[in-house]
Amino acid sequence: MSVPSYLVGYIPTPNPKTANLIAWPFRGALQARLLYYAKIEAVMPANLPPQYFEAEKRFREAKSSEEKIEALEIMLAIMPKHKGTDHLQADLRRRISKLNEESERMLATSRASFYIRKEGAGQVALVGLANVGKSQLLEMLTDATPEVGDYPFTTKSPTVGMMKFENIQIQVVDTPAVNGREARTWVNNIARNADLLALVVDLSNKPVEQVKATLQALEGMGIIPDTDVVDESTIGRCQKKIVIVGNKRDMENTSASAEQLRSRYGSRFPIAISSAIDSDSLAELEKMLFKGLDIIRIHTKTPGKKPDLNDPMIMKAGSTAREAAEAVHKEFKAKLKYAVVWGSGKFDGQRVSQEHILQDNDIVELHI
Ligand SMILES: Nc1nc2c(ncn2[C@@H]2O[C@H](COP(=O)(O)OP(=O)(O)OP(=O)(O)O)[C@@H](O)[C@H]2O)c(=O)[nH]1
Ligand SMILES: [Mg+2]
Repeated sequence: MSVPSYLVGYIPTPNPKTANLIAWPFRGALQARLLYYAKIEAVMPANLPPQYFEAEKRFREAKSSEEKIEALEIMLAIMPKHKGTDHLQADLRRRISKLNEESERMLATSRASFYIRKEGAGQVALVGLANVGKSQLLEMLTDATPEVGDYPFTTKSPTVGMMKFENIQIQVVDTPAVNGREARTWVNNIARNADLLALVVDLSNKPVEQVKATLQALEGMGIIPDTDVVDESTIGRCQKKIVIVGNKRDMENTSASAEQLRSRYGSRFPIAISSAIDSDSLAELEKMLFKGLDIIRIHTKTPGKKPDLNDPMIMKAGSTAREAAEAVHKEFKAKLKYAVVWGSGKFDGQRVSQEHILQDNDIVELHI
């Protein structure tokens, strides 16, 4: 029995001096392996091109399933196709399909575990290049204490915090930089699931370019702004509402770049100019995030009772009195006769139709 030349150095050949020290079960496994390759050699003429062995070497050194699949596909493509290689071809195909299944399974599990469960009135994901101040903003806006660093790629995995906005709580998720290694797994999944993306840029460092680079990175993940027109090119893409946050406005010479940002992107996206050390700017930012979520707070009440103004019902902007009734109870939709509204009516306590469009913070009395 001879070992094919390309396997020399690959299969450990027992040293006669130490062979007796090798445990018997291991020797059995080794012999079986040598026999297996001898069998392949017996049925297969040795006419595989050198590129095949290069690809095989790449396969052995591959770390990820994708790399392994790629190497196996090359091996399959360059292998001469004839009777002598039938078995090997089938074997390669089987290994490719097994690896494909395996990586699909892994992707599915990772999708599930990279998902961040929504809480509160809406979920906002902070996305952007490294070092723009995403984590610092999360720290200032919420109860969370993420790691903040003056070096890039500080954040390796997301941190979640709750931001109190008047009478509601909004969930804010800090993500690793879009230009970092963790982006594909984390940002991709979080951004897809979020209700709103806050694209954060550093005003002291070419913010217009940063917006461009971040939008490009998102597009590379199949995520595009919902302001883009829907046509054939947007099919299969995930359209997301995006607002821009020009951060670090306390730094020198940032007012000119804030203006550039406004004139370049102001008509396409809402823009907030913020600084982690300026609480007024953070209050403005909170307002923009709330507006960006496109939600309204509705306080329902039963006739003769006071509404609870601290526990509003969250509805999509543009919802009607009938939809509010339905949200309180499924059966109310059919039973609703009329509603009385304080806030968006012409006068307080106005009787409105079922189709009346409600506004943020309306008080609605349902008559069924
Ligand atoms: N002057 C100033 N510095 C800020 C501001 N916001 C953040 N920084 C600083 O900028 C640096 C980066 O902040 P991080 O919050 O870690 O940035 P990041 O976007 O989370 O960065 P990565 O996690 O690496 O993607 C830190 O040194 C912060 O202290 C700000 O509004 N003004
Ligand atoms: Mg960070």
